[in-house]
Amino acid sequence: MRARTRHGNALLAACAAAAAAAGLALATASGACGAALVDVDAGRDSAEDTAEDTTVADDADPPETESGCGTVWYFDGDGDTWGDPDATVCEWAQPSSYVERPRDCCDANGTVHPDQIGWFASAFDQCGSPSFDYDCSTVEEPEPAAVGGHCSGVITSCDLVVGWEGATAPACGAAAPFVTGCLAGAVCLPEHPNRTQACH
Ligand SMILES: [Ca+2]
Ligand SMILES: [Ca+2]
Repeated sequence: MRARTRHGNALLAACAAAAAAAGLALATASGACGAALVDVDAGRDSAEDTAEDTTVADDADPPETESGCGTVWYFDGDGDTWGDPDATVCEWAQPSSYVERPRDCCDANGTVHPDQIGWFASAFDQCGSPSFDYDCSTVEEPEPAAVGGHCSGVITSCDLVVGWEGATAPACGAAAPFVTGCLAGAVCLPEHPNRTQACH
């Protein structure tokens, strides 16, 4: 068996993290990770080893999808097909409840994931402090809508602008008048029921 290399150390770190996530002692890690502990470079071409193992930048690479211990898989606790980036295993075959995509920012709520395109008027609070970041973009984006909504003029010639009444939209989850139309009468008046600012 060859001495462990810089490349091997990176793989061992990935396997150790995977073993820890699975509740295994490093020495008892099974499957491909276990094999990696014996010889992380088994089956690799020696020339490739030499070139890759001596590359200083190699250790800075992101987790390899195909490495000496297999594929890095991410635990998907809420079944939305996006995994927790901090809960990994390294196996050749896909384990049950594990997926390849790691960007789930709240793996306890299947509505929260990077594919989410819907807008929500209330925050979720399953993963720390309440948040409106349903699409895991790290930003709470308000649903786009015009401001300066109004209805003015006379009944025969109303000037209607649909949108939030006033110059600014309310914060995520807050309610404010939203002009939707004009009320009948001698003078044009806004129809402006309260609306809650939705976000994601
Ligand atoms: Ca998930
Ligand atoms: Ca967001």
